[in-house]
Amino acid sequence: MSRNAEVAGLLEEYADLLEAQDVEYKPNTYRRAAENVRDHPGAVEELAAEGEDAVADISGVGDAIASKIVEYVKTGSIEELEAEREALPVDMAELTSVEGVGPKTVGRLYGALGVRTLDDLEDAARAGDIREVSGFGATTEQNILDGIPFARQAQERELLGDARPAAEDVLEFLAGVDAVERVDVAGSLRRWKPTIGDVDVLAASGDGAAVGEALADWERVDEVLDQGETKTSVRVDGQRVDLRVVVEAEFGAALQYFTGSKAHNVELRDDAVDRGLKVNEYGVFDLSEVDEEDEGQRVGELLASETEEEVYDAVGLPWIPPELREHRGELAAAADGDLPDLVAVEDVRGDLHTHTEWSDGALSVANLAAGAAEFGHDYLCVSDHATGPGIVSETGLSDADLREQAETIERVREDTDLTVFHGVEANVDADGNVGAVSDDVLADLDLVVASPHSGLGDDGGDQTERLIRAVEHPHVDVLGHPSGRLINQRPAMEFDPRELAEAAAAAGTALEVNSNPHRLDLWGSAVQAAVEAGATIAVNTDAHAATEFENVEYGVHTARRGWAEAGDVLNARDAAGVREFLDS
Ligand code: DGT
Ligand code: CA
Ligand code: CA
Ligand code: ZN
Repeated sequence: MSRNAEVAGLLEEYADLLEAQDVEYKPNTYRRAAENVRDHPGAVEELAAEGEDAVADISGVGDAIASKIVEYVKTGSIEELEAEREALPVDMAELTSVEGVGPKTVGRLYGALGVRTLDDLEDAARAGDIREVSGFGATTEQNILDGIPFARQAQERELLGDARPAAEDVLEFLAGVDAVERVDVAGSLRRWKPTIGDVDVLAASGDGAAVGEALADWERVDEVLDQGETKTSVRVDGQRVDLRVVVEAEFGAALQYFTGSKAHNVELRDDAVDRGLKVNEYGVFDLSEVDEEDEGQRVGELLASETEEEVYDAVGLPWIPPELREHRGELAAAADGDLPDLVAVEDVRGDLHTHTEWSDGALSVANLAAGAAEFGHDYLCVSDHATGPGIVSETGLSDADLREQAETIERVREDTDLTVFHGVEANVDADGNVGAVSDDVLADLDLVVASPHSGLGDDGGDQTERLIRAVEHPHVDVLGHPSGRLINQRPAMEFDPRELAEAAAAAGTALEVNSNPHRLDLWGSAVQAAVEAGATIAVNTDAHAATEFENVEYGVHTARRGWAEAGDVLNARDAAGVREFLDS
């Protein structure tokens, strides 16, 4: 793993701080650079070690930005960023997490009212001070107030997509520590929950103190919150990491316990109690020969503790994949031998929702296709945005553009073994209409993704009907990111997943699991409802660059949280199978 995301985050913070002070152009230059650094396939710290010129080879990164990146990798800070942080001492990330509050608003409210934190913002809004600031009014003030609870909640949890790379780095580091015998992630991260409260890591070692000390001393650790023989907590890349150290003989029991979810564990333990067994983080114990007075955690006959398989086996169950451990019927299914054979990342054969430079993507059709082939896909659907609300007008395609794009795609097909489907991503409006492509163009396309991008408002009430209209549209093949949610930024629209799934199954329209870590839409329980209703799932990345194909793992694990098998997933079929679905 590289430090690209960490460096990109700093460039974005710098851009926000400049924008808040009304600096023009430069913020966008930094944001573009940040995006390219994040998507760059090589490790930015390795380029930085080679020097500024190597860093400046990343597209969009000029000399000034390259020198800041080298400065950061060498010294751990950027002088100019520190100066801006001093000039505007606000918690930018926290404040801009309120919907409708951007860096400019933050700059103005700091200047006028000294607002630095979410608490300050809430106090100022409640006191009616914000409406008095020039350029603000009572409506804006109310909107800010309305957005604060969601933002506060969002502050407490990190995106899986941010926590996972940090956790993988921690694992890699610990695996290299001498005293460590085994190491794995546990908690919500192992269950692939879309948001993470803290990263739980479990290590097996005979020398817990040495492992805790090694982690606390690691150069990537920003803060040590707690350090000890069995438990050490640190902060890495802004993520709180809880490390627990156990002896190797109890690793499986501890892994089972700390993977959770709590609700899964409670039911597992209750079922075991009925059979005279005790399950805890140290093992599974048979209590039948134990006296009432005997107390302690390790009483009775030890039946299992070394591996998770043995722990589940000791309570009479097959091993349950972590994604299923959410107390949604998995223990009953396991007991009945009905666990699903979950779809795997390797099952996915192609991507059915992607963007090129024809709309807001980074690459030409030919280059995106080359990237898909290199990634190992058999097929790709190019589905650039059609014009419509929620889409920047210059980037959306008209009917004429789509006809022209068809010719380009025809030429690309001549030079590649990859099957290239020509699609479009059309907007689903507030009434469920699919715009703004004419019916005959839609009919000529191989695949139509319809997705809500506008009118997602919290005041919309139940939007099941709207989504059902879209899936029933005769030309729509995939309902893209059905709820429109942006995790921690914009709530999901309200709808009934089961009703939607039944309509989708009847109409032969696939429901997307959008793999972008900001979306993960649909999510576990909604996918589960869809699978139960017999709907087809499409696990797409919505890639805007070839580096984003790898996000598919987030989508697949989300689909697994919804009990999806390969047979439920459209793009686990081969190209002919996909075509058959599209034609029927
Ligand atoms: P998070 O961190 O909020 O995203 O969610 P988790 O699931 O990672 O929860 P966390 O970090 O509080 O605890 C990790 C696991 O440890 C949790 O999934 C189950 C286990 N655990 C924690 N507290 C308890 C408890 O009181 N009872 C039981 N049975 N398990 C617990
Ligand atoms: Ca956790
Ligand atoms: Ca924890
Ligand atoms: Zn898209």
